[in-house]
Order: sequence, then structure tokens, then C-alpha cells
Amino acid sequence: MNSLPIQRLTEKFLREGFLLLENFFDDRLMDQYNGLILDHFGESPEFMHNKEFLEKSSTDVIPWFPQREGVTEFNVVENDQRLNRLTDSILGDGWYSDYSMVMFSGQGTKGQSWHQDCAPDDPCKFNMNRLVYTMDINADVGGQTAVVPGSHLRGLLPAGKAGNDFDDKLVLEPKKGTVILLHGHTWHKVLPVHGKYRVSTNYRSAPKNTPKGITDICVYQNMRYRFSTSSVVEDRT
Ligand SMILES: O=C(O)CCC(=O)C(=O)O
Ligand SMILES: [Fe+2]
Repeated sequence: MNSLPIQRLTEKFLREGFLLLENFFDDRLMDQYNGLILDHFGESPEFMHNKEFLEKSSTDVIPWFPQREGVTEFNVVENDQRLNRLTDSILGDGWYSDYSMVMFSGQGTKGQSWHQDCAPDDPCKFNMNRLVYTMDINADVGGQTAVVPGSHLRGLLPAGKAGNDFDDKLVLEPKKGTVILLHGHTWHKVLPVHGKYRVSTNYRSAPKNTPKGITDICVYQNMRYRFSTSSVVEDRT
């Protein structure tokens, strides 16, 4: 993807709460990333989250922060001018980004249940995920990313049992090289993984003046969960 229709994409993102951009990064870079990710995780990675979280949130992902460990190859996406120009347009001047986070899920894992990355208590305070896919994700592999278009404008994710679904969801099948931009208030989930593994890499970002810990508390249908203390801060059932 060479020149981006920045204005049109910005308006679409603000309306729908997500963008799917196919063929954004080339196969060579994606193969390199995927190789580094598989080298890191090896065959049978250990879970880092605690058991209560895994059970209550139906979330089966293992994070890795390659840039924190000096794996400089992951700077290439962070420094990509097209991605950063689009981010400028959506988030405005002075936005900041966090270390990139790779999320790995093994075969037979549940994916992630419906959530918002941060609470929509203040509509102006949000993070934006910039997700990069280094492999094809489709119905065979599982692990598709589902979103409810426009839900970033609908406030809090409805409370209920984890696993309740939404009729107006859209199931996205990102391919190798696809970028998905996702507003932190958009209701989203990851479907169960059937293939050998599933990975995505998130270059998290937020507008200027957004509190640093904005994604520390995540909203699920059945709870609000604080990652830094591994605790349920609100039971929503
Ligand atoms: O990996 C994905 O497709 C989405 C993961 C997710 O929910 C997130 O990064 O907040
Ligand atoms: Fe998320």
C-alpha cells in the first residue's frame, strides 16, 4: 500500500471505531517478524496471566514485549511513515505509543471474550490499538477478530455472562501484512484458535494527555479487571 487516502480513512475510523487495511506491510517483513515470534515462544509457552483471570475473562493469550528486550526489528513498524501519518490524523499531534506487544495463542485456546480495552467513562479518553498480522487468520485457523462497528460510540459494553454475542458483529479475517486500527472503546473479541497457533502484534497508541495506564482496567461483560494488580475491580454479573 503506497499512498493512503488519509482523510477518508480517518473519517471511517471515527465513524466505525476500527479500520482494516490489507497489504499494508510486505511479506518479507512479516515473515521476519513471524520467525522472531516463533523463536521466542518456542513450542509450548507458559501462561503469564493468573488462573482466575484466564477463567473469568475467557482470555488465552501470552504477551511478549520484544522492543523491551532490544529486538530492534520491531522498530520498523513503529517507524513506518504511512502508519504514523495516519495515526497523526486520527489521534492528533502529540500522540504517544507504548512498547509493541506480541500476543500469542496456542492451538485449542479460547481467544478473547468481548471486551473494551479501556472503560468509556470519558468518551474522549481512549487508546488505539495498531494491530499487525504476520500470518493469515481465517475460519480454518480460527482466531478471527470480531468487532461491533460503531460500538465505540455506544458507551459501556453491556453487562452479562461472558460469551453472550452481538447480532451486529463483524468478523474480520486479517491476512499476513494486514493492519487493523481499533478504538479502545470498540466492543471486540478474538474467536477460538483451531490452527497450530495465532499471533498478532500490537503497537498501542493514545492521544496526547491520555493517562499512561489507560488500558490497565479492561471491561469484560462479566467484570472490570485491573492487570497491574491482577484483580477483579468490579463484578458485572
Ligand atoms: O489480536 C487481536 O486481533 C485483537 C487483540 C485485542 O483484543 C487487543 O489487542 O486489544
Ligand atoms: Fe482488546
